[in-house]
Amino acid sequence: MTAALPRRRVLIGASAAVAVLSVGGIATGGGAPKPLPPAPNPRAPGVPARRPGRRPRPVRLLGRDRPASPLWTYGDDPLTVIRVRRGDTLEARLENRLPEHTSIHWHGIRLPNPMDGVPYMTQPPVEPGGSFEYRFALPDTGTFFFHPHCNTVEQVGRGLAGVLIVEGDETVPYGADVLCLLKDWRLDEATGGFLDFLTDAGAARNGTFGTVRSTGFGPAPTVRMPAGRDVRVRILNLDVTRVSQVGVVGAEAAVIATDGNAVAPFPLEAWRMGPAMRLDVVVRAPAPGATARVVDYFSKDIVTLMTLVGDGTAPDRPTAFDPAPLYAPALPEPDLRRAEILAFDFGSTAGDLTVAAPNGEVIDLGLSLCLAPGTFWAINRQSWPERGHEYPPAPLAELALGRSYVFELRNLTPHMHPIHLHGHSFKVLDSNKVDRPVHWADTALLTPKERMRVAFVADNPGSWMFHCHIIEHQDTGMMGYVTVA
Ligand SMILES: [Cu+2]
Repeated sequence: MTAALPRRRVLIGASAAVAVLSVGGIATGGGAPKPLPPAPNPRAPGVPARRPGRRPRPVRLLGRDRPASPLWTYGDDPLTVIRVRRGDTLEARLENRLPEHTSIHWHGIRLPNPMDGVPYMTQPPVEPGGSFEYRFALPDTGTFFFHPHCNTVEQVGRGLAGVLIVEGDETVPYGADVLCLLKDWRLDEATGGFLDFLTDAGAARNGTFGTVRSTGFGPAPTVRMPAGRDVRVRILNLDVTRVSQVGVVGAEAAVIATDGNAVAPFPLEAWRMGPAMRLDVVVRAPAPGATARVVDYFSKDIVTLMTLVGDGTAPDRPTAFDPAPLYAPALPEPDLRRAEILAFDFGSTAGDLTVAAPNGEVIDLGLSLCLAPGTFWAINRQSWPERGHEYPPAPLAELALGRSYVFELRNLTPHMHPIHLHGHSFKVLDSNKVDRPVHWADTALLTPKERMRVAFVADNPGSWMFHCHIIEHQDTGMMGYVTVA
């Protein structure tokens, strides 16, 4: 490929939680997020060749003295973390050393459609031994991640997921900046090997849960924090199934970003995070030697996800906890008065596993390339019949480029569905069930029977996937796409 811009190697890779000092910025007071300053001159970080699955990487997820598990990874480290700045151009070369085809979807990034990483839809699948060059500018700051988009339940289940942080949103310096990456694993306790990633019983209900929870691909870590300082914790739910309800015990905490997008800071009581959702939180680090915990309340017993320990000496004059907002996301504001309203029903199928192709052929969804042998879910009564690009299904909607839309997302089921739209971020407006502040997101959690309104400007041309991010629901039919032209 040709690279007109200078390349720069970036440091990638970290296991467990990383704690690094964040860079300083322009101090502001509290209140609503202010507009972003212009991006610095673009540069092109060249990401060293990713070599997923060159051989499974043994990682001791079960414990130090227990058998290792054979992970598929994006590099030599179990977890790849890429840190770049807004305005940078990301270059990443995917070399597929897996026994099956793959691709990389850059979740939440507003990038050109051919870079979106959906096999058959936006690019050919990268076959074993093949490669693909991703190259795109990063228009937004925030906490993002990347993952495959076919046989996802197994590929992510085996470890293929990485973190992409786009810096430049901070208006004040934080005492630390740590990742709190949540992911479960389906492991055989005796051998460390993987259990079935998808079960019919799970796929038809809330998904098949992992047997081992992890934070940063390891046991819940204890992280030392500068005592009494405000620190940034980036929480990512990268599990394929589990919905967590996160909170902080033992310290003051406020939400400053949802799915990477700044929000006017509000106190974190408990925030429900479906798979793929991210939450940036500012925590006032505990006094020297004292501890605070990031926890999941959505469990029989409260689960500790990360422990923060105050380190060093506390500031002489502690200030009241009043986190400054991040810079506001540079997203187009939807025109709600003129927006077209479209309804999407998220429901289950009546067991019909066949669809008619345009040429009259009847396709068995169970034989499709990216679906499990069974289809349980649908959007607007349509299941995804992916069977190569010869038979694309009809889009769920055809959107006009530049027009504002309100999507009314209606959950007809008694299960939760985190709904993700590619290529755009949307504003979560309101709901008939859950009281949330208005915020920007790329993935919205529909609770049972909930109706939620989200709005956005369809400003990115292409065919964009629109699907549930409980991957077993996605893999068994709750997936479709919209076109923007
Ligand atoms: Cu779902």
